[in-house]
Amino acid sequence: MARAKSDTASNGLPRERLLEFLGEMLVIRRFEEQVEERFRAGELAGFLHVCIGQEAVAVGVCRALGDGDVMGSTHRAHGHMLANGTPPREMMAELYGKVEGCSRGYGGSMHLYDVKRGAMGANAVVGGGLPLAVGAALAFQLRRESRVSLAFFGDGATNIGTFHESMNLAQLWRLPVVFVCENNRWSESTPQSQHQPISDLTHRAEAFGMQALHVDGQDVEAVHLAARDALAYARGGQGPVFLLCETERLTGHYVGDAQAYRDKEELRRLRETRDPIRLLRERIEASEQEWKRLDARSRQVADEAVAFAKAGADPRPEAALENVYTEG
Ligand SMILES: Cc1ncc(C[n+]2csc(CCOP(=O)(O)OP(=O)(O)O)c2C)c(N)n1
Ligand SMILES: [Mg+2]
Repeated sequence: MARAKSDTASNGLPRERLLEFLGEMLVIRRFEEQVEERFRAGELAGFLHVCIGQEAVAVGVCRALGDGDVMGSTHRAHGHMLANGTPPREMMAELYGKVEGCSRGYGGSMHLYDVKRGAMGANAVVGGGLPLAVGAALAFQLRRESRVSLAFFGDGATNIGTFHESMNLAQLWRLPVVFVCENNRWSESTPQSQHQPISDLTHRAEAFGMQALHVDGQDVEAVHLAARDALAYARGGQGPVFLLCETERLTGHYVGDAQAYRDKEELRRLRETRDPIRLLRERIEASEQEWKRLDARSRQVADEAVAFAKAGADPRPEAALENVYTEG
């Protein structure tokens, strides 16, 4: 894809910015480690999916979004939401089912919403975020607003009908939408080789004549620069972009997944060589002092989020009937 003119010098980001990204990825990591711990302690209900290993995609992409842009997420949404600016305490309160939660305790992990910050929702339905993003992009185009909508989804979702319908219409109508595929090569316990006949998913975009960008999703700088290009292209009215990020799920599909189907040695190797936080820390040669400061801060943010959530209010039982609309 030809790089859009402004905003894309691609000379690399200043070290200060990368240090910020390191801190933001660490907050997501520590938040989710707390989620795992609190789940094991029996404090959190339902199915939870953490994005440990995929933080660079969340931060690199969400930090490229502009004011007024919107994004739709997946079942693995904590990182996207935090990187997009939802306060950790509101997120944790939601996981605890409290009124102070970002979805007022109605939703939990797979139904996180923060519409005022442009987060159109996590999605329990695989592939559910794509048509939503296309609809928002159509509205922006019809209203001639300079806004872009973005959908996150996994490799597994690209097998689903809504993916193909969304890609087709977005390209046909040249909508301002960016499709971000997080290819961790797993769909639950099924490896990519058993659920997809191709491994290079840019072919999915080519089938629709759509521009595609392909990056290492463990490199937050590469992700960010590509996301900026993709957003500028879509905002410029040239049509949608498919942004493929090759990433790693460094944990189970869901919290509590024993991963009996996964080669333990391979997982250990990936944790050592493909952890985006470790990679960035080494690349920018963060000093011991810088690391300790970021680590202490992120642990504090996660601990505070848990304390806030635990002190929150349980919803009134009658509230279950609020916001229910029926014809009758
Ligand atoms: C329409 C639909 N089909 C199946 C499921 C069950 N399911 C939940 S997560 C998941 C795997 C999705 O894989 P991928 O899109 O690659 O995302 P990842 O979990 O790897 O982040 C499946 C099949 C679902 N929630 N919705
Ligand atoms: Mg996957």
